[in-house]
Amino acid sequence: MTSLLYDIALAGKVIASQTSRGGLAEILGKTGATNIQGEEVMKLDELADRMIYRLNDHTGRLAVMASEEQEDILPVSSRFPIGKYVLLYDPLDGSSNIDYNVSIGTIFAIYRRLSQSGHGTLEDCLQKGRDLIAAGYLIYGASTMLVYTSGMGVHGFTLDPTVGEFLLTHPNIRIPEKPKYYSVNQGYEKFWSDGIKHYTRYLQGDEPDANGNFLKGFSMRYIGSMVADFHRNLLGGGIYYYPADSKNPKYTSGKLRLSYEGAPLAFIAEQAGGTSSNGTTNLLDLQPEGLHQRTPLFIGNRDLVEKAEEFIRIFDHQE
Ligand code: AFP
Repeated sequence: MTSLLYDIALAGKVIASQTSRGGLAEILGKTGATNIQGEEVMKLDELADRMIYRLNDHTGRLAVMASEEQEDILPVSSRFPIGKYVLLYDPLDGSSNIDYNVSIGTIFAIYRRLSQSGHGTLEDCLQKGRDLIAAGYLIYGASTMLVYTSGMGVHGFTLDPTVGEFLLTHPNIRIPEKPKYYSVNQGYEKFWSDGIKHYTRYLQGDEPDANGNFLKGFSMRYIGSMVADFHRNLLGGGIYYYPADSKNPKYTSGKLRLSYEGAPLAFIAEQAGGTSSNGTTNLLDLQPEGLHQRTPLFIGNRDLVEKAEEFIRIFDHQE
């Protein structure tokens, strides 16, 4: 496990070295291709995807991988030894921000394989977040950080570019009890359910909850790279949500993916004292039915996530 995390950290260093060179390395812009999510593939998306795969396919630690950028699972080639772990990843989250020099990130989720031997299977990849043995993200921002949990707290490391190593800077991260921020793409408000609209006004301090209590109202912060939005709220306190909406009739469950975006961040949030939900159920308790399944997502301070569930229950009549 430690070696696997080390390999992921190495991939992160290479991706960071590329992102920090930006326009100098001719790696900004689109490849011209569209991924299986129907999104345009950026050159850095492709580079990050390839980098993580190549640094992990031959080590003997993994049985199978799955990436946001690839439609099918990526079993380890028979040329290489097969290991006992499963790696799911979003190679470059927030890629629409790449060209604007805004923070982006990599998210990863690690499971123990379920299959007994041979190549890893789809079933190995479709495990509940509760079965995660480690999860984390790399954030490529003003500095590069690796934040991860293996079920014993959340720890943050900052890349020291002068020595090329991640050094422990944020041991045992806990979400502050007093939240500061709410983070959501409010441009989509007209596509939200009544529950989400009322909940958002509650967060703004404009509407009471079911007991008649008002909040003072939080600041709104939204970057549009979930890793960066999540990271800020993990350190500053608050809630990030991407609800289901009626913007695109194809995606009635919101935009974010359960297995390699929602579940790993949910594991981190829980380890830091927070929680997560899809509006009714903890994200960690959802059984994925497909590799690229989308989910509505609420993540951050426990009381704010529970309050979102309450508003949804009352206004959207969901049990
Ligand atoms: P990519 O991984 O395809 O870049 O998706 C980014 C993302 O899923 C998530 O990181 C952002 O928070 C979200 O999209 C922003 O999307 P909106 O523009 O719909 O707010």
